[in-house]
Amino acid sequence: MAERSSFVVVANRLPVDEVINDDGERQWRPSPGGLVTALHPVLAEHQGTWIGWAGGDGEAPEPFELEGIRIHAVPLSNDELERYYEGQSNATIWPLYHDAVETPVYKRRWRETYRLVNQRFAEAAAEVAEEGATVWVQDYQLQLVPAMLRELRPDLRIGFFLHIPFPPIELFMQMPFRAEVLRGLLGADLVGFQQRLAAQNFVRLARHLLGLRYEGQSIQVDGRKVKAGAFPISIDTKDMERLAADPKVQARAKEIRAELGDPETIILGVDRLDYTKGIELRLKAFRELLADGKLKVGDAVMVQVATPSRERVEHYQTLRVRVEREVGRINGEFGRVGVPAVHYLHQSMPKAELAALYAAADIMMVTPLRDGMNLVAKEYVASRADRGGALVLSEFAGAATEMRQAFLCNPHDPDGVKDALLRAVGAEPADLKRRMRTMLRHLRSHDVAAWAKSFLDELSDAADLSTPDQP
Ligand code: ADQ
Repeated sequence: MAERSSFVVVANRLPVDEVINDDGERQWRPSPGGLVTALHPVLAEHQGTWIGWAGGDGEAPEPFELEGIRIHAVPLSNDELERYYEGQSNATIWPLYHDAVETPVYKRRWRETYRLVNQRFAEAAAEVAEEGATVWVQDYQLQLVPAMLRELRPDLRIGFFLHIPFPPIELFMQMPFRAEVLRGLLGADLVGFQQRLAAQNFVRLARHLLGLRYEGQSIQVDGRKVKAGAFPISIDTKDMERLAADPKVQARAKEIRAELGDPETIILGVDRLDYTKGIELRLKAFRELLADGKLKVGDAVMVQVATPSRERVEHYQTLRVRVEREVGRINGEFGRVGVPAVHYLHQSMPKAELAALYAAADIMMVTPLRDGMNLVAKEYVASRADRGGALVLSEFAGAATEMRQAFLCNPHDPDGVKDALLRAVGAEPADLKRRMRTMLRHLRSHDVAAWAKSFLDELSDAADLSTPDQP
């Protein structure tokens, strides 16, 4: 039997990567990420457990400890991965929750597997959580877990955080097992969102779909209170600042500028290759500015890093074709021998190389059609030790609520995107510095550790309120 913990995180993915050593043995090394950085102190202090999938479709490893965190793997077969993860999570829920910018696909057997896998995660949490423990469930892949877990273990304090947007009622109502998903989330004591609007959508949906009463952000469910709230996620600001200021990273940034031919303006995009991120519209804006003669190849160059993502899902395969066709078109029409207009990198890279790219870029374009938060925007601001650079940011990214000093644009309006980009290109250095300084000040006080603390403090209050008759 697994050891029990007073603090448990449940997420689709474990914060570890598999490595095979020279003797052919399977080993695990930590995989750094914002969430694990933020939660590491809490997990280490409470001998906490992280429950998740270890990657791969082989046998799940036995529970083990890594850097003070107990790792508890949940197995997934290849079929389950296809239906629960690629299907229901990434071809149904992901597009639906992002304004249906691609058409969501609904399949009965995907839903059934989603339910089965969510039950497996809930059982794992019920097994490792000690009496009265706090369990924090993460994201859209696991929306049924809170209610399933409460059914198994009513003694637990359960929090849920959604990293992506929560859609308005009209869209949510499309989903075939909509009431089950909503009831799943309502199993938590606190349901956290990136945005206040998302929390409002959720509370209104509870009344619309299940006829539940609410007061402010607090919903009455079966004699319990479920609180909804906004907790905008962030980055490890200090760590990002430190990395970007590292002399090796700074030297690499200079080298990148030189390799690009020391142009006046480097325009950068860094995204998972996802149709929500607005990569195509950004390329199109750049192409039109070249065609209009407002930007000139050689003076301006664009670098687009597109991390491979969800490559077995059809929406993503067609997106890759469209993006690569557009890159080819721009370079074909406007490039010269040895001087392409767009540098396109379909690859993952070390954080230090990303930091060097951020430090080298004059303009960072973050233009999602819809995004829960967008950490790239925040990483860019933290990377500019010189307070130079400009951020062009979509109003539809959660980050836009906090980063009002960015050059904001509506990604659905191509002229608006072009205009924001040109305003950023032509801005005075003093103006840029003022904007960057204000945004950085905000990120320093609102980092990912502050995010985790505010959620967990609120969860502790919400759980006390929701069970008033407990001794
Ligand atoms: P994502 O959609 O994955 O996250 P985002 O917030 O931008 O998007 O985070 C991407 C992360 O991946 C960043 O930390 C970035 O540095 C890293 N990254 C990007 N390209 C990379 C590359 N080529 N190599 C290495 N690293 C790369 C979801 C939601 C977001 C929300 C986050 C966190 O969609 O809206 O901000 O969760 O809640």
